[in-house]
Amino acid sequence: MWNREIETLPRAELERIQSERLRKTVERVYHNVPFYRQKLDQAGIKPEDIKSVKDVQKLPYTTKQDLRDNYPFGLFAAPQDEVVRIHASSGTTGKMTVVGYTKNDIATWAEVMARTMGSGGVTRKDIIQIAYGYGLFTGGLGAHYGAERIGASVIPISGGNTKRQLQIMKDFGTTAVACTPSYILYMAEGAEEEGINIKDLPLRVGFFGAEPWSDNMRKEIEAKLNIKAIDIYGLSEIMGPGVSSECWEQNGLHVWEDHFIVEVIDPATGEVLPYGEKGELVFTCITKEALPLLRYRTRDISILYNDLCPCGRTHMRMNRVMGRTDDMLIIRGVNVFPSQIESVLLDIGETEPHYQLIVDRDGNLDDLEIWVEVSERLFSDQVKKLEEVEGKIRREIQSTLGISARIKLVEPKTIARSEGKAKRVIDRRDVYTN
Ligand code: DLL
Repeated sequence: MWNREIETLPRAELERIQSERLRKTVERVYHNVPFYRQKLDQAGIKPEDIKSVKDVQKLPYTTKQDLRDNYPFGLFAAPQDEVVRIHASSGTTGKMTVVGYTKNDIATWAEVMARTMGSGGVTRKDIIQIAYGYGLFTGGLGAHYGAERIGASVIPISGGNTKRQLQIMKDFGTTAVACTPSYILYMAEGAEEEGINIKDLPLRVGFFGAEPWSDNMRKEIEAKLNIKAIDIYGLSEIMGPGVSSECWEQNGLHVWEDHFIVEVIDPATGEVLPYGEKGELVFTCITKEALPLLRYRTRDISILYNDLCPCGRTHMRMNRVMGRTDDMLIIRGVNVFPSQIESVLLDIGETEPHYQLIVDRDGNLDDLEIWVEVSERLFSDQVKKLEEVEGKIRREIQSTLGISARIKLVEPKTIARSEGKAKRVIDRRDVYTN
């Protein structure tokens, strides 16, 4: 563990720290951010009403729209001369979301990322290749500072240039890697082409996140590379990577609760849900100075578990993200998440972990087509064999998810590869609604 004392704090002590920090944060935003002062006044809440961590439930929610309405710096709670870093997420629609950090925020970020990498056993002896994008995206620099804080040897290669990634991995003896799950699969494929046996390299652990992935995808990565694949989670608005991370048990992600208060709510009603129930993740930053958001609605779907983890960490675990409220596909009335389809595809075992979902509308009916790659061998096999696999996938999707889909088996490397976040869904129905 990177910080044993904090990571194993008794719950009562952790909650005492949270209460204290929450109180200070509310005071800070009330006095420094006109948007929050107005919101709290409207709700009839004064900073002195916040006494314990439970009082978080009295606070109003913050949404992505609030950040957009206050673009670029309107929600900052620190003067500009204290802001030492700015990141932004492009988003697919609308304005960028802009986030800022003070010097202390950067130190906190390095601390939570050091814990994250410590969970995967990284020490000063490791050589870590950071293949998340460096730039406005928080992935590259976030991982960089955490690894540097541990004292590992950092290779700040950023995303892309797969051939060079592989050469460096081999020549420098990289032992840990950080990138999106889709990019590591792309690298594995590249290694095959280059005649590099990636399984034989010293690489032993990877920190994968920034996009949804299933447990089956994890198994695929672990088997293909002979490494341990750790799921790491975060979002720019709250910090970037480092909000939560799996430990060696790989059974849920510990939320670094001395910095973030986590809740799960019913996305339709806003009601707070008990542990064990599935809903939308909501985070409150309790140590951030530049952008301490209150009850930020992430749109990510998960479950919180408050039972003890065998690893000894006391920080609560969240389930791996199960989808987003805004990427849920409604196919003829049935709700499905792309990650559920991914799981079925990978379970079948005869397909490659590269797929794309194409949603369209046929008259009034939603139409789902699943493109999935199969191995060269299968593709050049008899048509009958391909039809068999196609039928098997169709039946499996129907029986596990309750939807019918058309399956299109495609040749290896037909589907575009990603060096960052993969685009799994092409929803052509928007054409009709916009
Ligand atoms: O993706 C921060 C990050 C960088 C996390 C590197 C992990 C590793 P944004 O670009 O703001 O920040 O996107 C945040 O990505 O709300 C989730 O929907 C999704 N996401 C992030 N991590 C995971 C994960 C970064 N482990 C959005 N599993 C979040 C599933 C994830 N989804």
